[in-house]
Amino acid sequence: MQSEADAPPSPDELRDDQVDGAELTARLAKTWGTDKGLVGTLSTVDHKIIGRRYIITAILFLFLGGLSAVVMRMQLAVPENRLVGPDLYNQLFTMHGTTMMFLFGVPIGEAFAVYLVPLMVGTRNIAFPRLNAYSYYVYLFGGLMIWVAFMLNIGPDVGWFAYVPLSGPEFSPGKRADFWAQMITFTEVSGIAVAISIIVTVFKLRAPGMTLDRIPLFVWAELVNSFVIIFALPAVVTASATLMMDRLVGTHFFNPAEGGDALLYQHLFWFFGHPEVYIIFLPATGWVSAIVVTFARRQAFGYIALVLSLIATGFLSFGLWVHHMFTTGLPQLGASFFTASSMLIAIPNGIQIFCWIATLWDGRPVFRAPLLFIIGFFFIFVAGGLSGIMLASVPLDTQVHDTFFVVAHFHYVLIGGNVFPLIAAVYYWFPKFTGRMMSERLGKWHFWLAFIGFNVTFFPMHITGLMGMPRRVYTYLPEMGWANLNLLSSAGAVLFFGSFVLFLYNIVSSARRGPLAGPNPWDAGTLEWAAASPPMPQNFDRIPVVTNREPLWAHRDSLPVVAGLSVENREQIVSTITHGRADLRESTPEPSIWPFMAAIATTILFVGSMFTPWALVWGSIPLAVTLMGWFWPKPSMEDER
Ligand code: HEM
Ligand SMILES: [Cu+2]
Repeated sequence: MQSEADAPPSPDELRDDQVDGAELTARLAKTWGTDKGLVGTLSTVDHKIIGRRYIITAILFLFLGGLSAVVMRMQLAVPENRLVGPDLYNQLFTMHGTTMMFLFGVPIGEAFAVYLVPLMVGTRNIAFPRLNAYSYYVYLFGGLMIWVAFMLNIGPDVGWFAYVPLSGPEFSPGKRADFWAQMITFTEVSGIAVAISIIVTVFKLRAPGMTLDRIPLFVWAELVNSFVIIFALPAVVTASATLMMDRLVGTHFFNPAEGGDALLYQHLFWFFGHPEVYIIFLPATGWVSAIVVTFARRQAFGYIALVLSLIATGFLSFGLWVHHMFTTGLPQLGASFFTASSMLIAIPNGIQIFCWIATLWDGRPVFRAPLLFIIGFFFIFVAGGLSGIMLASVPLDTQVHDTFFVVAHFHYVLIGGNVFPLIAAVYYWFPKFTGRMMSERLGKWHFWLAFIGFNVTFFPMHITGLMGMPRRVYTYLPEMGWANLNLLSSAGAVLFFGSFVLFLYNIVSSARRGPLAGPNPWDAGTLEWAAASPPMPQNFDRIPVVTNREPLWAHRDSLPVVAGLSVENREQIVSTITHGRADLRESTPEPSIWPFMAAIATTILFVGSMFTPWALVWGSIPLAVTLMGWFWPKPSMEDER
């Protein structure tokens, strides 16, 4: 098939219709490859290498967050325990919540997008690859900063939402709350930058023929998610930046004595904070859709309904934030509105669940490890949704606000809605990432251990919560009658954490010794399975042409492809937004050390500005230098000709 690209190929440049087979593969791999050695490693702009680092880093933060949770559960196992004192306990739940939400929850969804979206839309790299590299380093440095602070006993202790006045200058002197606030800035910058790369990749780099209704559901989920990120995160940047200004330079945004407003902080935070839970959930719906379709062996039931539900969820998620503030003394009418909107969002979520069940029902499901975790997700997430509907009613919420009932609820939705699908996604895409299969036998053991461990940990918390046990207390008296259920929760936490150790063992041992996978071990239909496992640096030797939603099911023998791209230059096809028609050819950036340098300069600026506002002035100089290096114009091939 002929390329529709309009620039006339230059005669002296080798194009992919002039070479074939192994030679084409090797030459493209050279053009798109990453240099060895430290500088090469730090300069890479390959979305797969960065995506893999992103995924591994986010999962390591999941472990750190989990570890801090296990210490909390050990402390709560028996009444009047003296394992950790109140100060350390405050830091533990803050580090746990903050790590889980900002260093695991948001990044893990974007990390999978960085790796998979370019492959799934049939292109060779993510849009703005250097920005993407920069984002990863900024995220890494922000996460390291807060954990180093915790190790040095200057970690935050104000909870994952750092309410004022507790986190303000009066009640939190010292640097603890600043570390929390500045870590937010790091993750915001990187989160938004990645979201932009993903949106542009989906809009402009799709393979020819991938019209809007042929975009894989996973890609739709990541697209909607990226928009939610772009609209939600600025609210929390505003919250954390103004908090730091109140603390550092004596502004009074949140100080009622000087005309500020403490509730303003809660509004800003939750205007981000509620969409945040969808930022954690939406990518998971993408994992679920991909896995359900593959293992049901049929196209998704209700593709259009699923896409529309995703978009509806994205919109509605911005209209619910006040349900986190029911006990702040809202006007009655306001509270009723947010009760109604909170219940409303159950509708698109319900539609998605029904579409997935219908797909499985009508398909020929194959119960391998990924599908087991998806079924676990159905049970746990729906249970969390039900307690969510309960909490949306103001009288009930007023009773159980800040009790362990709420802790139970949000772990059912977060772990059910994100961690179970994530585990499924790892089992599912591991062969693509590494070229090897994970052990199915360990996977089944892992599933039952995780499913039982999870429920034994978190189900009893509903009851302790209803019995009145508040969250964020480091211990309790034996007379309260909470001891047995807490011991049960703690035992469950050990089981649950054990399931992750088994998971890690499975990952490490399968990466070394697992059976070879081949390109498409699950017989899946989307384009990432057309690439080698693990994919070559160029992803595809020739860019596929998409005629169907599951191209690999429609063209079992050979995919139609376009030819005409350069073999010696990093050229990609840029396509039109709605029809995915090839529009032009464009070269994409080469590897560069400057994004890494810029991330270091950003880190110096951000960390410095926790101590003095002058860091913003002086810190911008090295940052400007690195940006100049980054954007320094290089004579492009076109100019040279
Ligand atoms: C090993 C698994 C986990 C265990 C045993 C666990 C346990 C706990 C416990 C006991 C608390 C309440 C502490 C207190 O209020 O006194 C808590 C809080 C929290 N957890 Fe988890 N958790 C786990 C995993 C997760 C995951 C995967 C997420 C998110 C994706 C998460 C998000 C949170 C948040 C946001 C808080 C609130 C922190 C705060 O009060 O500031 N947890 N967790
Ligand atoms: Cu909410």
